[in-house]
Amino acid sequence: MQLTKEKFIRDFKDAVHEAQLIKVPAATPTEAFVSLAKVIRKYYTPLWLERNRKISEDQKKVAYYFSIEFLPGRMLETNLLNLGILDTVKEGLADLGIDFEEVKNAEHDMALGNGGLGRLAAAFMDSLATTGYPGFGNGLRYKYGLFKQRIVDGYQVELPDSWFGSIGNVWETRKDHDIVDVKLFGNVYLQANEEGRIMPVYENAQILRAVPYDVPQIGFGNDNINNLRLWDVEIPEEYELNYPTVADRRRVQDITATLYPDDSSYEGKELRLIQEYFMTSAGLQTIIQSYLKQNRPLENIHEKVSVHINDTHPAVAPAELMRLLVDDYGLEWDKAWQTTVKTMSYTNHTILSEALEKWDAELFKNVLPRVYQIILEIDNRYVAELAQKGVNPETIENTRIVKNDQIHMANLAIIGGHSVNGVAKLHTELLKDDTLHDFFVLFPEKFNNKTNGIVQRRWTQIAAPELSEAIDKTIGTGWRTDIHELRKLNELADNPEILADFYQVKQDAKAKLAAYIKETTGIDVSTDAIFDVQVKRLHAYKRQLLNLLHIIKLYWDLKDNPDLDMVPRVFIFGAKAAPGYHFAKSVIKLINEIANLVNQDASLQGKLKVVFLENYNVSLAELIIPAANVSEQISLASKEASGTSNMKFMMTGAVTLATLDGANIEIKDEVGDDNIVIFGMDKDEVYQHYANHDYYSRGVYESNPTIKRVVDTFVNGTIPNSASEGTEIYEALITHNDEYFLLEDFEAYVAAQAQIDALYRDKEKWSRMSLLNIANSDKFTSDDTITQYAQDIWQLEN
Ligand code: 26V
Repeated sequence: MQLTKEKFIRDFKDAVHEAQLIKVPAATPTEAFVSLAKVIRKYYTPLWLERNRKISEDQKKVAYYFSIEFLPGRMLETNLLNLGILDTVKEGLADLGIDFEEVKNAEHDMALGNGGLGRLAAAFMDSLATTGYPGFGNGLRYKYGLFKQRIVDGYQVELPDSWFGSIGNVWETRKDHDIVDVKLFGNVYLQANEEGRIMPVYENAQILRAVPYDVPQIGFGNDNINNLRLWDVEIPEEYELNYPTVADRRRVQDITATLYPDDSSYEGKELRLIQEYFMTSAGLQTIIQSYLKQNRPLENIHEKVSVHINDTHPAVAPAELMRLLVDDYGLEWDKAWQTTVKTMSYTNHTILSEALEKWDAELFKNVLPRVYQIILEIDNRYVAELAQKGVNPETIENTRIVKNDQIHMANLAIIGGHSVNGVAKLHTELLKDDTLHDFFVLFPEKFNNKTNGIVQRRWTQIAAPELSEAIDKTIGTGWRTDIHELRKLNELADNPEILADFYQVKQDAKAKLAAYIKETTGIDVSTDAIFDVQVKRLHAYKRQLLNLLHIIKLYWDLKDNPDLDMVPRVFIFGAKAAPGYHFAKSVIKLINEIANLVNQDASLQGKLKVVFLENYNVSLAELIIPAANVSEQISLASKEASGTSNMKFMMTGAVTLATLDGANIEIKDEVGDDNIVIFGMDKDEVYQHYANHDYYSRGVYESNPTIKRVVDTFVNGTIPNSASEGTEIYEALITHNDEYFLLEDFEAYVAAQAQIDALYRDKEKWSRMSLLNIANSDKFTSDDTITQYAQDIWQLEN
């Protein structure tokens, strides 16, 4: 959109005046932020209305991305950038004596997600708007996002993330006219109606009101605005007598109170099922209503609507759509089923079978009695159909939805949809060959890969403005609109001046992070050190502990030989552990205690520093990632479905130190073997161990003195204040046979780290590697990923 600085200044002054009854200079950063958001809303509202009008006028097919998590982080700067008015606004504010950074920091992260899955959903929203495809999000309006992490005495403490604060969500709009009701609990029996049709009769159902709040998703440079619809729950006035006490009301409000913070185990809690159903049912109901406005037959809804199931959380969708089509709109089962399958598609985000949701049939039936009946019907028909085709009974049993009194949600998503995709090449291969192999044999045509992506604009233009300017200087500004132009950097990677420029940009980003580290932890770190970063959720399979084992080795090496010739290293961690994940919390405690140990030991001469930054979130990632020299992507091969921070590090010039897992493999394919450091077992070697049962960690420990010394450090009193956590870790590694093969990969990891040390000494060589990483990172733009979803899975037009 067009905007002059003068007009902006007028609008902004008016907004501050109107909202706060004060003149601009008196506004606090929060007040300035709220007013600025109001001004921006005024700018985009006509565009938003126009977009909605156009989509319904053109009767375009729309994809709805159903996700229990969306993790956009802050929206202010992206909204401005995407509207094309970021510089104008910054200049206008500067003229008024307002620091844009302060205003920007007044916005609370919208953290309605745990990690990669939620961040990916938010990235897709941005990219859908940017590519112009009609793709809307559907999720929940949690009052509390992912917990705020504090570290106290080295331990993780969780605090509620009340992100609404006193100002609420400045971007959202409540849409009363799209309110729908959602039914839970009660009894359902079947009865013939006047026409002789068998219909469900609900008794004592709880009826809740689903209220949508829409958050605009602004496309980059195209004035195109899509919708992220987040549902809130309310008690319908007409039923308020059913909720006489505060406790009764709270139980309802709980449905949208908090995001489940657990991405480490599947729990099977009733409230979670209610959350999943609530957003799915509400979403599908409004979708049907808006489709019907086009006066088209419901049995063809797939022609205008796609519903995407992001992981299994909304996987009740095929059954709920069947319920709506058959019960509420009177479609024949077969016609309803045909259109349902064509409407639905599903993404799997993990091969870890313990993460695939399975609901106890009793619990499910109690909460959703009618949906339960429908799932049984789907399952019965599925089994009968396959049996008739002569499919062997074992395959049928492996793939059916209901078995052993459990409902297998992934199976429902696969059977009830036409597409199943993994999120990186290796991950999709593993789904086909292993996790979902039986399904692949039955329905090979459903399977496809969509390698994840990232919103390049957030990770370059917003998080790394100095890097962006350096790129502009080198290849012009075309890359800002067409990321593929980054490839032009490939030809310039031998130019020492350019390399020096990029080196300096990295140093500046490191200095910024160093200042933050000093301010928040008191630790002094030198920008001459290698900034070696591992930031992601804390999980055994991601192997933060392997990183720690190497740190302990370096510690002993330096204790043995204080003059050891090594490039100083700062190991930086950021990680939240699920509140109930004991082991993960022990790893956090140990990182912090080892940090205390090494940071205070003067004999190490500052060569080794360890920093744990608390409350890792999107905004902190924007500070940390551009400052990294080394990107730690060291999951056990086969376990990390894709990873997406690996792509962000690459794009901002870190060198990846990685196992051949997830998207690391595709990063390697892009940069070539010389510009990445790969180590450890590959997926086949890991699987061979599984097949042969030949791994014995105690054997490795006892036969390798270095490993023994490192592991013993956890239990011999070297690390203060962590006896019980140390024991827990020792036992995981030795007594419980080291489930994620840390000891097996240890030596290869140490060698790879030595290689990093050697490479970094040659400043020019390192800078060249760094630049080539940036140059070839365009492959991971989520604009391209979403284009593949739109074309291959959803058949959309932009
Ligand atoms: C993970 C696990 C792992 C341990 C066992 C239980 C359990 C339960 C849930 C989850 C989270 C699974 C969904 C998820 O967040 N997957 C992540 O999705 C990202 C986006 O596709 C991808 O980049 C990450 O590799 C993947 O872990």
